[in-house]
Order: sequence, then structure tokens, then C-alpha cells
Amino acid sequence: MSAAARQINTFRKPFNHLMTPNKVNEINPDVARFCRLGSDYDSLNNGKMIFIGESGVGKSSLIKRFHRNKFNSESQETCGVDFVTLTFNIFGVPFCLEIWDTAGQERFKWITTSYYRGTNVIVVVFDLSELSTLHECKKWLDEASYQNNHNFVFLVGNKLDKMSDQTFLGMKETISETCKDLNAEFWAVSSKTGKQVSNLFLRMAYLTFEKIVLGKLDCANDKSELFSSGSRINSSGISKFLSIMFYSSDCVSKNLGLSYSDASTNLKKYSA
Ligand SMILES: Nc1nc2c(ncn2[C@@H]2O[C@H](COP(=O)(O)OP(=O)(O)OP(=O)(O)O)[C@@H](O)[C@H]2O)c(=O)[nH]1
Ligand SMILES: [Mg+2]
Repeated sequence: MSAAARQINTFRKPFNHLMTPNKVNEINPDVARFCRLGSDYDSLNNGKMIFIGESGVGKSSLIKRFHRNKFNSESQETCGVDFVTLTFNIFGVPFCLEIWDTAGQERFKWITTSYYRGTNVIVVVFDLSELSTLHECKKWLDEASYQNNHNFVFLVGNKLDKMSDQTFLGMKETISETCKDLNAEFWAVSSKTGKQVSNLFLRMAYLTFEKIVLGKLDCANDKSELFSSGSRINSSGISKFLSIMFYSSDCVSKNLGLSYSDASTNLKKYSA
């Protein structure tokens, strides 16, 4: 996906309002204010998300679809872990998200578990066409949750292209129960066709960003100082919005090219 595809200018909705514990329906006013004033956003921490689940469910394919808009029908199992850092532009504020891909093969467990720490979002992936992979999700989440104070859990059913609408509807109740059990937000996607993949990543990026900004505001002794001391968003600030993408040894950087007027127009309606 191009850098432009990682811009978030509107609130990102869940896949299904009934299958999410994250009931927020609009951008938080404090976060909107933070974005509008461009308050000290250089010091925002990176977000971290990790993809876990059985081997072959399509974790790497999902990340590849979002990152490069490509799909490979050949199976290439992940050895250990892999990661990519993507820069999003959220209401005019640059935000880096580390996306960690882990191997589902048991023999790599000793490597992957050491990367679980410090994760904001845990993405548990299963294959919609292999119900047994859904039943393994709790085990995966329990392992990842150990010693980890994550903020969000997403339960992602991949390979939607292999399902008829009717079969998918028939599975909904089981999925809904698992969602409640895991306290997770559900998404059905297809890495092959790209259906819902972008919406899923933008939703996860937005929620992570919101959590990190709110944490930063909570930590500040004086919120008003935080809001007033930051420089306002200006054209030189916007020009800093570089999209930095790392994938393994790859490193590409591009200018996002968002104009000041775009950012301020998008934020006007959220003025506190
Ligand atoms: N039809 C279909 N096939 C998919 C989809 N996503 C992935 N696949 C295929 O499923 C196989 C496994 O995909 P991977 O992305 O390698 O799975 P993984 O979860 O990363 O597997 P490990 O790295 O071993 O943990 C590959 O042959 C993919 O082409 C999808 O949405 N639809
Ligand atoms: Mg993989």
C-alpha cells in the first residue's frame, strides 16, 4: 500500500459493532485536540502489533497484502520472526507502527515468544476455511498475554474468498462466542483479494494511536501545558511526514505529500 493509503482522516469503524469490545464511536476529543495543535508529537512512542496463530492461516500474506499490495499463492513459512515498520498519518500526525510477524510452526516457539513483550495489539489470525485453527486461538492468545499488558486483541478470520456467504453466516455464532471469550474485535478478511485488509489495519493503527496519545496526556502533569507548548501544525511540520518503510533489509522512504490545508480541514470538525 502506498503512503497515501496509510492516511487516516476519518474515524475507523469496527467490522461489526456487535463483535467488538471497543465501543468507541468517534475520535476522542482530547486526541482530536492533540492532533489539531500538533502538540509535541515528535515524542510519541511507536506502536507495536504482533501477528500470531497457526501455521498456514495467512499471517505473512495479510501483512504483505497491506504493506506491498501483493499476494503469493505459494506457501512460504516464516522462520522465527519478521517485522516491518510503517508510518501512518493520523489526522495530520505521523505515527510509526511496528508490525511483527511470527512463525506458527511449533519449532520456532522458542524464538517467537521472546518478541511478545511490549505489544499494544495482538492479532490472532485463523483460517475461516479451517475451523480447527479458530479453536487454537485461545491457546495462542494465552501464550502471548503472559507478561504482556497489551491494549487490544483482534481476532482475524482470513481466506474469506474461500467461503460462500452462507457458510460464513453459519460460522458467525461460533466466532462471536470466541470473540467474547478472548475479549477481541473480529474481522473477516482475504489476503488474496485484499477485501477488508486495509480497513483492518487502519482501524488497528487508529486505536493504537489513540491509546498512546491518551497515555501520554495522562502522564503529563499539566495537560494545558502539553497542549499549549507544542507548535501548531504548519507546512514545515507537515513536510516532515516521511513514510519510512523497513522490510527485512529493505528501506524505502517517500514524502507523504499531505498539504496543510488537507490536515486542517480534516481536523476542523473535531475542534474541542
Ligand atoms: N485462498 C487464500 N489463500 C491464502 C490467503 N491468505 C494466505 N493464503 C495462502 O495460505 C498459505 C499460507 O499463507 P502464509 O501467509 O504463509 O501463512 P502464515 O500464517 O504466515 O504461516 P507461517 O509463517 O508458517 O506461520 C499460502 O499458500 C497463501 O498463499 C487468502 O486470503 N486466501
Ligand atoms: Mg508466515
